[in-house]
Amino acid sequence: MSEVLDGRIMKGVAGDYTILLQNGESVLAKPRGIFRNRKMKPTVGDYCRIEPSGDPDIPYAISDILPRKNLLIRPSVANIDTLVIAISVSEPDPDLKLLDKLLIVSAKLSIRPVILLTKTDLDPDKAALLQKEYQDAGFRVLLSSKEETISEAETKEIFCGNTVGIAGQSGVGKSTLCHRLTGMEHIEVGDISERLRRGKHTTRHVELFPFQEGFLIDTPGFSSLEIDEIGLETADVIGGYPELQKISDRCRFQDCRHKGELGCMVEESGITDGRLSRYREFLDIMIEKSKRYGK
Ligand SMILES: Nc1nc2c(ncn2[C@@H]2O[C@H](COP(=O)(O)OP(=O)(O)OP(=O)(O)O)[C@@H](O)[C@H]2O)c(=O)[nH]1
Ligand SMILES: [Mg+2]
Ligand SMILES: [Zn+2]
Repeated sequence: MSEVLDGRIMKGVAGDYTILLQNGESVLAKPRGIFRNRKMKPTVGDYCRIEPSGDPDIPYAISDILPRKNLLIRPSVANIDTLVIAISVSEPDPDLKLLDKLLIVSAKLSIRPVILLTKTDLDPDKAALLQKEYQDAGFRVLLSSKEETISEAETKEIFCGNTVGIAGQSGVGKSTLCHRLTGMEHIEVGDISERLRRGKHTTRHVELFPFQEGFLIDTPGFSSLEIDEIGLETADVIGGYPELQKISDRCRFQDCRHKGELGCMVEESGITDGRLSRYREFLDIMIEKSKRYGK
C-alpha cells in the first residue's frame, strides 16, 4: 500500500508546490492530472492529500484537495479566517476604492476583515482621519509605522490559531509586516534589494508561513481589481458598508438602495461622503453588469 499523507499547501511556483506536513516537514509535490480535468487548481492554503510520485526531484504527487472553507480569487488563497487589508497613508497614496472592494469581498466570503494602516510616520494626520473614518464605519483598524508595528496584544487577538492573509497595493508594506512579525529572513521586502541596487523588490508569489499556532500569508500587491470581475453580485456591494446596513430598515422602501430615493435615511448612517460615493459607484457598475447579462 502506498503511503498517503495530509498537508497544507504553503507555496506554488511554476506548478511545483511546497506542502507542509503534519509532522512539520516540508516536501515538494506536483498535482496529478485529475485536477486539470476537474478545472480545480491547487491553491496556497489548501489542505491536501499527497502520495509518493516515484520522481526523485519532486517526490510527491497531490492526489486530493480537501473541501475548502472559502477561496479568494485575488489574491489567490484558500481557507483563510481573516484578511488583513494593508493600506499606506502615503507612498503609495491610499487606494480607498481597492480597500472598499476588499471589504465587500471579505463580507461576501465571511472572512473577518482587519484594516492595517501602514507608513503612518509619513503622514500622522491623514492616518488619524482614515482610522476614524473606518472605525466609525464599524471596522477594526490597526496602525503601523517605521518605528512601531502592531502590539503583542493585537497580534495575539488577530493571529492566534488563525489563518490570516495580507492583501493590498504593491509597496504598502505587507512583506515588511510579515518579516517583522515572524522574523523570517527570506521574506522579500523592498529594502533588501534596494541595498543590492536591483530596484524594488516585489513579492511574486503567495506564501504561507506558520505563525502564532496559525498561519500568515504574504501575497503579491495589486495593480488593479475590477468590482465586476471578481464573482460579486449587485446585492453583495452593501456588505462592505455596515453603516448603511444598520439604517436600511429605517428607509421608507424596504428595497431602498440608498441612491437618493424618497424617504432614504442615508444621512442618519454617518457614512462619509467618500464611502457613500464609492458605494454608489460600485452599485452602478454592478447594476450595469447585471443588465448586460440580463439578470
Ligand atoms: N516610512 C515607512 N516605510 C515603510 C513602512 N513599512 C514598509 N516601508 C517601506 O515600504 C517599501 C515597500 O515595502 P514592502 O514590505 O516590500 O511592500 P509590499 O506591500 O510587500 O509590496 P509588494 O510585495 O510589491 O506587494 C520598503 O522600502 C519598506 O521599507 C513604514 O511603516 N514606514
Ligand atoms: Mg511584498
Ligand atoms: Zn435608503
